[in-house]
Amino acid sequence: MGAQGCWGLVVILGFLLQAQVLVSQNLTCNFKDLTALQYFMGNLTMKPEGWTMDSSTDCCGWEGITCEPQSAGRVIKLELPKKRLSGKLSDALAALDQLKTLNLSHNFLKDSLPLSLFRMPNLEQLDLSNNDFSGQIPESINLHSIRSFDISSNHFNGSLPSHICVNSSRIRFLDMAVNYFSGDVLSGLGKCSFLEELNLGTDDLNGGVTEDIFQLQNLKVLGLQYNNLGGKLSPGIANLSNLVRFDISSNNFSGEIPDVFGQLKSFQFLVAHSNRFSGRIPSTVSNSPTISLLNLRNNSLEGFIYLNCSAMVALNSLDLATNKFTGPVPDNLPLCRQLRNANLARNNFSGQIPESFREFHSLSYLSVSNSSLRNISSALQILQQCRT
Ligand SMILES: *[C@@H]1O[C@H](CO)[C@@H](O)[C@H](O)[C@H]1NC(C)=O
Ligand SMILES: *[C@@H]1O[C@H](CO)[C@@H](O)[C@H](O)[C@H]1NC(C)=O
Ligand SMILES: *[C@@H]1O[C@H](CO)[C@@H](O)[C@H](O)[C@H]1NC(C)=O
Ligand SMILES: *[C@@H]1O[C@H](CO)[C@@H](O)[C@H](O)[C@H]1NC(C)=O
Ligand SMILES: *[C@@H]1O[C@H](CO)[C@@H](O)[C@H](O)[C@H]1NC(C)=O
Ligand SMILES: *[C@@H]1O[C@H](CO)[C@@H](O)[C@H](O)[C@H]1NC(C)=O
Ligand SMILES: *[C@@H]1O[C@H](CO)[C@@H](O)[C@H](O)[C@H]1NC(C)=O
Ligand SMILES: *[C@@H]1O[C@H](CO)[C@@H](O)[C@H](O)[C@H]1NC(C)=O
Ligand SMILES: *[C@@H]1O[C@H](CO)[C@@H](O)[C@H](O)[C@H]1NC(C)=O
Ligand SMILES: *[C@@H]1O[C@H](CO)[C@@H](O)[C@H](O)[C@H]1NC(C)=O
Ligand SMILES: *[C@@H]1O[C@H](CO)[C@@H](O)[C@H](O)[C@H]1NC(C)=O
Ligand SMILES: CC(=O)N[C@H]1CO[C@H](CO)[C@@H](O)[C@@H]1O
Repeated sequence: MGAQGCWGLVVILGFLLQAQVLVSQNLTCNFKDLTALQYFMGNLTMKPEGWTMDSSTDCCGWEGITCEPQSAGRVIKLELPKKRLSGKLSDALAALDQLKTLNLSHNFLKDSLPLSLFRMPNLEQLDLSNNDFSGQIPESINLHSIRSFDISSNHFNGSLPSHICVNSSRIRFLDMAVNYFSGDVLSGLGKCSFLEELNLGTDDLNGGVTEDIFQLQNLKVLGLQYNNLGGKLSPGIANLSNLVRFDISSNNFSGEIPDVFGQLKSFQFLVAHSNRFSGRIPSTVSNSPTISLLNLRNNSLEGFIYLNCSAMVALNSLDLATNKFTGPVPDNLPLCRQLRNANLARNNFSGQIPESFREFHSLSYLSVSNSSLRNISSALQILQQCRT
């Protein structure tokens, strides 16, 4: 009897020891984090595959979860993009206070975001893009570690949260495009001094581009397309010395295009179609060695076209269609060695397709339709020979 009891104790002790060893070898998720994830799961209409309400489970092994090996099973990543998740985002998620990455993009999540989501001290990457979230972004945003903030392609409305960098100043990537943000914008964004990419396309923004933006010395990409921004474009853009891509297409900008883009050392893509710009192509643009795409289609630009192909060594795609350009079709275009696509349609040129276009070896697309050109048979003959 006594001996039997002793054996029993040894067996139990051995079992406990073994369990202890297993625990220390494996990452077992923190209980607080497990509870938060279970609330998160409970607010979805269908649970992610492999997730369970069982409280003895190790959430560090669940699909989409990454735990920090050094910090006792704390969850640092929750990544469930493209999993057909639907339902709401639970307030409880904020209890994951070690979370660095939250990626729930490309799902069907809806309703407004919990306020607590905007107070996660360690969050570095937030990607909620391509869902059905709605409502407004709160006044107070405290994401001290955030670097990438993507809420694009949802149904958010109200005024653009241009105050976002007041307490969350380290953002590099900010994408709030394809929502219903409205208002006279951009002022406030000057605080985002680390910002490299800002996408605000396809919102309901109006007003102008305020001077605030020109403080963003690190900005490489600025996308403001498909809004209702207008007024003149300020030469303050010259301040954005690292700018690579600038897209303001389909807005209501007017006046002349400021002559600054050619001064920006890395500038490549100028997309400004479908505005009301007038005047000429700025001379630093037509002498730029870095611009590869120039799309000024559907404005009211005028005068002769002169592009300095000795300088424009990177120009690959040119769209000047639907403007009021006059004079001859520029006969030096074949000297732009990289030029593959050229659309000059719907202008008011005089004369005919230049003979030099016979030597247009790089070209793969050219349109000069409805441009008041004469001598179609000669044009056809010339263009027949322009490809080797
Ligand atoms: C949904 O989340 C809330 C916290 O925001 C929590 O109180 C509630 O229990 C969750 N629902 C379920 C069914 O888990
Ligand atoms: C989120 O996941 C999607 C799909 O895998 C990916 O394309 C995207 O880059 C991720 N977001 C971040 C911030 O890493
Ligand atoms: C910045 O943080 C303070 C203190 O938490 C808060 O009161 C304020 O609303 C925050 N401001 C913004 C613009 O988020
Ligand atoms: C935001 O959208 C909701 C629902 O469509 C609407 O009730 C609300 O008035 C909108 N708010 C603003 C500021 O546009
Ligand atoms: C341009 O940048 C300088 C700093 O390089 C800054 O002092 C100035 O305010 C900026 N101009 C505008 C219009 O933002
Ligand atoms: C475009 O701007 C002009 C003023 O420059 C204004 O009269 C017009 O209503 C604006 N168009 C739209 C569609 O807002
Ligand atoms: C041309 O631009 C105007 C605005 O200036 C816009 O209303 C119109 O839809 C654009 N047309 C095309 C074909 O893009
Ligand atoms: C064209 O560009 C070349 C090379 O940058 C330059 O030397 C020349 O002066 C330019 N010509 C004109 C007319 O601007
Ligand atoms: C085209 O240019 C001719 C002169 O070259 C001018 O008479 C005519 O009015 C212009 N047409 C348009 C639509 O601007
Ligand atoms: C050709 O241009 C004239 C005016 O320049 C315009 O009235 C006409 O609609 C244009 N046709 C096409 C097919 O674009
Ligand atoms: C058409 O072009 C050819 C070759 O450039 C030229 O010989 C001919 O005179 C032109 N015809 C007209 C009507 O301009
Ligand atoms: C859930 C889990 O990761 N279990 C592992 C715990 O550690 C042992 C030994 O290293 C593995 O065999 C288990 O797969």
